[in-house]
Amino acid sequence: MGFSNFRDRLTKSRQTLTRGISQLFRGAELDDEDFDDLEDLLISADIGVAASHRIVEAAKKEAKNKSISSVESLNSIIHSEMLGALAACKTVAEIAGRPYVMLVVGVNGVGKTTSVAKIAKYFQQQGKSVMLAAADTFRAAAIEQIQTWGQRMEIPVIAQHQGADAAAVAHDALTSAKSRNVDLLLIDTAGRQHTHIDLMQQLKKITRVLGKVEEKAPHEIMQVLDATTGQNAVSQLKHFNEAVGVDSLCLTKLDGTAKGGVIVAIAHEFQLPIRFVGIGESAEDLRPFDAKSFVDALLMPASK
Ligand SMILES: Nc1nc2c(ncn2[C@@H]2O[C@H](COP(=O)(O)OP(=O)(O)OP(=O)(O)O)[C@@H](O)[C@H]2O)c(=O)[nH]1
Ligand SMILES: [Mg+2]
Repeated sequence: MGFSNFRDRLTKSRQTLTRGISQLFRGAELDDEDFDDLEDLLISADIGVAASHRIVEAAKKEAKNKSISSVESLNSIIHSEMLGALAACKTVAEIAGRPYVMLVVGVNGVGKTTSVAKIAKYFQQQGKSVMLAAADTFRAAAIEQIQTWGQRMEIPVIAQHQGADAAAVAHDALTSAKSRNVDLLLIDTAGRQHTHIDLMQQLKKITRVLGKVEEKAPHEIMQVLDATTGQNAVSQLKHFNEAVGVDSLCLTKLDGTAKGGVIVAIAHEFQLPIRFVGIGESAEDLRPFDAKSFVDALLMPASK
């Protein structure tokens, strides 16, 4: 799937923005009221209050120098401000330190297990050896779900039984990954709300136990966020980051939502690397995050 397809999946988010932007041009050029409308539009597209304000301030400043009289010129200001916000979070650590351990966390149903499978496939296609750990021992059928993905992709899955200690599964998996010398161990975990103290403690225990097997493990704690939840995703990140420290992000379900702008809000507020975005339910529907492709897909009309 090329860029045009990525762009297609972001249609709803783009339509919200581009329709709103073109409607601002009632008069010949933008006035203060139009700028207020622009700010409302950006906020309603989940770009966040702070980032929206910043974009509008930049547009106002530009308008002082020379009037903004076309959709294209306004678009290019928004485009460059969004890229600026996203630039802060573009660095992504390499998968180095065999086995590199990624612990995948997040609230219920955001797409953790599916993303683990997609990410496994992505690195497998890069020629890396991958192993999965079924450390969601909490939800019924969670182990079968990841085992099914593993079988389909011919990737080993280390699992115990439902109700087993998740930290013990993680421990087993890392020991096994070390002995088999795999490049990447991806650990799937149970969905949890930050208010669930026991489950948050369990995450800390998993990281402690991993650290005993391998000093630097987990090398990366990746939080999966569901883009369709908009500003709720921002608060999920805040809570998990406070509780366990989040190193990177995977934003899922960008297909079919008008809330894709939330990525800009998250970048503006947290400056964390966004490693991947999910744009569908199948194993191929994952892209390494690329700020420019994303902003292009969010703002550019079809002819560009
Ligand atoms: N459209 C779309 N659906 C997705 C995407 N990622 C995941 N899903 C769907 O979201 C649902 C939940 O996905 P899971 O991977 O089971 O989510 P989870 O976070 O592991 O859920 P729990 O383990 O119950 O907390 C499934 O129906 C997935 O197919 C995506 O990028 N786009
Ligand atoms: Mg799951």
